[in-house]
Amino acid sequence: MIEMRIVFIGPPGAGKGTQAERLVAKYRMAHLSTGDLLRQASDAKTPLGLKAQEYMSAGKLVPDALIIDLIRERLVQPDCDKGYLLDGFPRTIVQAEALDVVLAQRTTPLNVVLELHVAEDELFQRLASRGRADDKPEVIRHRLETYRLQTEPLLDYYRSKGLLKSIDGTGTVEDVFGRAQAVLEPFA
Ligand code: B4P
Repeated sequence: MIEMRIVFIGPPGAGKGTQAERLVAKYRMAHLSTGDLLRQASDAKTPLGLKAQEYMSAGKLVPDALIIDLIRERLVQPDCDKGYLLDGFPRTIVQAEALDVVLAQRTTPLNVVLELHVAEDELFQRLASRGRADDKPEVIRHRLETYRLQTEPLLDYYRSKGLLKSIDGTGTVEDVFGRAQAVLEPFA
C-alpha cells in the first residue's frame, strides 16, 4: 500500500475525529489529532497542556507556535512513515505554511485535503449533545466563529493548490465514511 498523507478540515463537530478513526483503520495510516494531543497534554498537566487548556476552554485556537512545534515533533515519529491523517491541523494559514515547509524539506507532499461540510445548526446540536468541557453554548459559538475567520480561508489556500476535495458531512456515520472512502480510494 502506498503511504497517504491527508489533511482533514471541517468546523468543530463536523465529525473529523469520528471519521478519522475509521479511515486510519482502513488505510493503516497514523492518526495525528492536534485536539487529542492537546487534551493528553492537558490531562498530564505538562506546561504545554496547562497553557493549551486556557485557550481550549475559551473556544480559542492555541497559539500557532505551540501547535507547530507539537506537530513537527509528531511527524518525525516512525509510525508516520506509513502515511498519516492530520485531523484538526492546520487550522490557520500560518500553520498551513509551516506544514508546507516541513513537507518540502522531506519531499513528501500532501495527497489530498478533505473538507467535511456540515451546516451550523447541526454542528451546534451535535456539540451540545456531546458535552465535552469545551462544548458549552457560548464556547461553541466562539469556536464556530473562530473556524469561519481563521480556518475557512484554508479552503481557498488548498483549492488553489488543486488539493481540496469536499464532502457532505451529514447523514449517518457510515454514509459519511462511504463518501470519504470514495475520495481517498484513488490515492490508496
Ligand atoms: P478538536 O479536538 O479538533 O475537536 P472538534 O473540531 O470539536 O471536533 P471534531 O470535528 O473532531 O468532531 P467529532 O468527530 O468529535 O479541537 C478541539 C480544540 O483544540 C479546538 O477548539 C482548539 O482550541 C484546539 N486545537 C486543536 N487543533 C488546533 C490547532 N491546529 N490550532 C490551534 N488550536 C487547536 O464529532 C462531534 C460530535 O458529533 C460527536 O459527538 C460525534 O459523535 C457526533 N457525530 C459525528 N459524526 C456524526 C454524524 N454523521 N451524525 C451525527 N452526529 C455525528
